Amino acid sequence: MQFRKYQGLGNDFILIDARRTESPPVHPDQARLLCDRRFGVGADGLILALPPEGMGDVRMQIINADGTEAEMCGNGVRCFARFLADLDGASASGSWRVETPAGIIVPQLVADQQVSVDMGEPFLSPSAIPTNIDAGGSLAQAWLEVAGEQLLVAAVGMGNPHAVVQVDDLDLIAFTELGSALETHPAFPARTNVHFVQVISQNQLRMKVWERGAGATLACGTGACAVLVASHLRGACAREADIELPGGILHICWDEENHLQMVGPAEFVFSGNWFLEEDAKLLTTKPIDCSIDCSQGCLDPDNCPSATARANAMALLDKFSLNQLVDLANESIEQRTIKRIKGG
Ligand code: ZDP
Repeated sequence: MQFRKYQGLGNDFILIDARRTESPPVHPDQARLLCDRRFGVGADGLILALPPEGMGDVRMQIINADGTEAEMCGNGVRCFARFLADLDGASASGSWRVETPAGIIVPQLVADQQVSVDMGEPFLSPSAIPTNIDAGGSLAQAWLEVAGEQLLVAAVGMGNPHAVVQVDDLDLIAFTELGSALETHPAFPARTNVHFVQVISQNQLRMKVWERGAGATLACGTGACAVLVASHLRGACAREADIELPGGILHICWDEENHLQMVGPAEFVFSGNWFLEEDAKLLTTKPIDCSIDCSQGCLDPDNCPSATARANAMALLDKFSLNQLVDLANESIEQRTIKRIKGG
């Protein structure tokens, strides 16, 4: 199974082209193994390109490193656009309508290896996020007990759920303990991505990411959008800001149409071939018998024994006249040998 690896601000993904296959080529267990950094390729998630089911050009399926499925992935959709452009070359448009469980998302290639993405509208109602924190005002937020601490937690949906906690100093928090405890807090029935944000200025935020199903990661596109929305609604920043993540900077703008616009990089890392059990089976099965196995069409055109035999016969026919061929057929092996030795 061919795969390519991409990263956006160090948030890394294995991408597989399954647009022309009938069923997805990987099972969640295989995704878990592929994403494992010691036993597999290593990635924060695995992304499949699938045939569209609706009005889009292509469908994107995201599987977290732990084998669970996510509805959306902001850094992933930028990598997805770069992946499609690399695969389709000159025929690629540079912009795609991507079907996701969070709706149609539209990434577009722009200058300097950057990808700009219309991430759609944020979800602010508790049931859509989903969270059981009740929205008193426009933002669902409440004090929750997390790993023994009281935290003011805001909830925002970008198709996938996000919890946003504002802190004074990112370097002083018990990040892993709080992140993992909040990921599975009962206030978030589908678990949640967790973000800690430090406000630097109206147009500049710093954040740290604990991803649902992946743990600490270097960046999160949907998370950066959720952080901007929560911080703006709290009055802590403008509608547009640079968001500094451990892996680098994302530019996020919450536009007048209520859509989040995200700009950030996406880069190819390497490609490879993963041998699944099915591939291994193919390698150990008996050689193809053309006359039986290929009755519906050649099974191995790059390595076809019958094509080689045909090519040899054609070469022989080209080399001799019809009379020579008749003579050849009439001569015995003994006569031919004598002739060859005598140099005739
Ligand atoms: O929602 C989830 O389960 C996330 N782990 C999906 C991935 C989100 C991501 N970090 C992003 O950039 O939006 C990749």
